[in-house]
Amino acid sequence: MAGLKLYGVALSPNVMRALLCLYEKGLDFELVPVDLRAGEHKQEPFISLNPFSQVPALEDGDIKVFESRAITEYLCHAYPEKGPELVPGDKKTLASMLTWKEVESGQFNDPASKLAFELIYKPMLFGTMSDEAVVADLEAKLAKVLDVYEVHLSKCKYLGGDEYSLADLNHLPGLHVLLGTPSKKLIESRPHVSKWCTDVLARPAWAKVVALLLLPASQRPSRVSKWSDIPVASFKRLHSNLTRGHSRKRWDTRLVKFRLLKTGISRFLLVDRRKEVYTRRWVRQVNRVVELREKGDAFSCDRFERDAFLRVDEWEESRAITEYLCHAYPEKGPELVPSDKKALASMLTWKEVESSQFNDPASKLAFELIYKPMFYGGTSDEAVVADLEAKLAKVLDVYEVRLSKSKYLGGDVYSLADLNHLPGLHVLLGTPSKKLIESRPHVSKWCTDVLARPAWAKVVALL
Ligand SMILES: N[C@@H](CCC(=O)N[C@@H](CS)C(=O)NCC(=O)O)C(=O)O
Repeated sequence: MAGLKLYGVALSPNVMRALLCLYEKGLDFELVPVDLRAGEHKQEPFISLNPFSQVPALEDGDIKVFESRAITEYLCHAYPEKGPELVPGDKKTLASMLTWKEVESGQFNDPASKLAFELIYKPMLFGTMSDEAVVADLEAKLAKVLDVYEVHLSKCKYLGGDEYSLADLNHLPGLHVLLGTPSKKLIESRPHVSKWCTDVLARPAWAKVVALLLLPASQRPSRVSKWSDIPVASFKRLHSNLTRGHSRKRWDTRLVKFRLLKTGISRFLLVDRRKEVYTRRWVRQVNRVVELREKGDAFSCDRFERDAFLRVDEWEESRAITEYLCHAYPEKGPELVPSDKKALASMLTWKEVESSQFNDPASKLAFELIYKPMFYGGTSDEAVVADLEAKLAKVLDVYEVRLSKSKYLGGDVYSLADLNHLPGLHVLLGTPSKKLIESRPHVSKWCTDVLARPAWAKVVALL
């Protein structure tokens, strides 16, 4: 394990996540500083490690992984014998862990990281004041998420069950940063969330991450740069006098009935800003079920429905479900989660890229171009569409390079990383934004290939 190198700066919450996992596992590693201020992350050699130009990135010998959540998951699979068992072997506990790991990235992270941006990074790095209306809106969103956590944590000590797991670990940087802002009231006012928070933040591995942050700049394994010298404690002082108290933006909710399966399974979905995500996620789940059925498996939609522990109140974390099905039924269908360490690292990275880089602009475009006119009777906002298309174009530029070198995102073989993209690609191809795909030959070829899978045709037949 001598070759473990983590690239980034400890002050970045995403780097903290990777650092924490390295410390939990007790692995030896080198922290290689990347000077963001000087733009080192946008140049070689860093962009060869992460073409999206973001820290962290990990090198494990000749294996490269980026996306902090792919890094933590990779470390757990690559070094199962080290440290606590963060990925449970038991199927039921695994399902729960995967669900809550996905809840962190799919529900918690967005409002939490945007709050951190408004309340800490915006004033600190850009010298601009937090927008109170934006803060109030984000707090309302996070409060709804934490309400579900409160109920869940009243029933079990940790998110995945009785033991600390990767699902808890991935939350720590977000919790830590939130506790340094006035939004900490959202945590402190919920007794079970608060208890859990105190417990997980007391882990020795987390103390090591914090110690790294508080080291004098001269001793920190990072180049000296002004902003990284600000100790965490001063964040609190910086923001202690911020006031809020805005009327919460009313959630536009409507109930719409989707009858998606001929088997008669119907679903009421809460239609709000996330409705398009729900729809696509549901399609993605069905896709995987159909993929399993392709092999003549007795796996039925009834059984799928019975895997009720995969549900989190109104959330059905599709990416947790697809990952769970791959781990729970490895002998069924194609090998969507590679067993080879290098191929696994690549699959995990691109699976994470789907959820953290591709999904946001793609699902927002779907909302603007399809769901907004369809459900709200509104018209697409051209400026918003142009902005989202520009964002997605940047993401797809990286895909184009990647797919010029390998047939699929994870390598030579179709994997979970490709599968999770299918609903998003399908929806995009039904909008004028399909030009973003069609103008990139390798992306376009990959898209045609993956959408031609018989399992996908079965999903489409259900719609
Ligand atoms: N989804 C990525 C996000 C990484 C990220 O946003 N990193 C930030 C630092 S916290 C970064 O490198 N920002 C520089 C930039 O985007 O230019 C992950 O989890 O690793």
